[in-house]
Amino acid sequence: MSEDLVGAMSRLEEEKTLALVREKLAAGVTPMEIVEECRKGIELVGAKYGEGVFYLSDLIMSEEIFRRVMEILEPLFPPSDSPEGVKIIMGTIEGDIHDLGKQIVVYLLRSSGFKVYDLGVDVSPEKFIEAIKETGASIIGICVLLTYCIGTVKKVVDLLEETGLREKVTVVIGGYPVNAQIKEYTGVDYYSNDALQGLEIFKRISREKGHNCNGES
Ligand code: B12
Repeated sequence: MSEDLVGAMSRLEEEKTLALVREKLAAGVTPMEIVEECRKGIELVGAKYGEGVFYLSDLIMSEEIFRRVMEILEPLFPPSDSPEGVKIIMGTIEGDIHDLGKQIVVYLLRSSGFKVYDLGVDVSPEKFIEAIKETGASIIGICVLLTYCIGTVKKVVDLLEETGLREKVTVVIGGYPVNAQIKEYTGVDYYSNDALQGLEIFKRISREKGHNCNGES
């Protein structure tokens, strides 16, 4: 991992960040390694915001730079032509609008042959359940970054129990704060704060549900 890209991102140096991304791609660095460096950089922005050194406007700036990085990288995650792929419902939990990480997971899943129904951000527990009923999917991926929204993730699991769907549906959570304790508290099945590891989890779930591992039914 190079300090230059992490540092440029963390200092909100837009042009330098984009130039380094292009340079690294040309040098053969993988898109996911580049994403990981930018993620580390933006995490430092978050830390400076937490310390009161950076302001909300800086968080917004970091979003803008990250989006521009993803504009360069997105074509490298081509969606696979698999309309019959294993279905996954994805969304950021109600109250939370962070979605940069979720988008990366969605790109990875789609390019691995999964059929992703992306419900967007600020998604209520009821909407997740409706989507399960409408699409017949049996896997939910939830993104959560705000700690005060973790209780709402638990509501998704509670609602699955109440509607008799819990046995059938596997729930995976992801995002910067998730850990084993949050998994236990919310009652979800899996957690990951790494997109590639998340992809492996979704593949494993698909295999357990009797589908082949590249996301096809
Ligand atoms: C960028 C950013 C924003 C942007 C979001 C833009 C967007 N469209 O996403 C904006 C400016 C809008 C924003 C707003 C706010 N933010 Co903000 N934000 C961040 C920041 C700096 C980076 C988040 C990010 O995108 N990281 C990069 C991505 C790639 O990483 P990631 O999300 O972790 O995703 C990776 C993995 O987790 C995984 N993954 C992600 N989702 C999923 C899902 C599944 C299913 C799986 C398997 C894996 C997975 O894959 C990704 C790639 O590996 C974080 C700092 C941090 N440490 O995270 C603060 C942070 C999350 N924000 C914070 C806060 C407080 C806010 C605000 C409340 C600020 C305010 N006063 O208004 C608002 C809340 C708005 C809302 N209602 O949601 C706090 C949260 C603190 C807390 N304990 O809850 C943080 C931690 C900053 C801090 N240190 O204080 N923010």
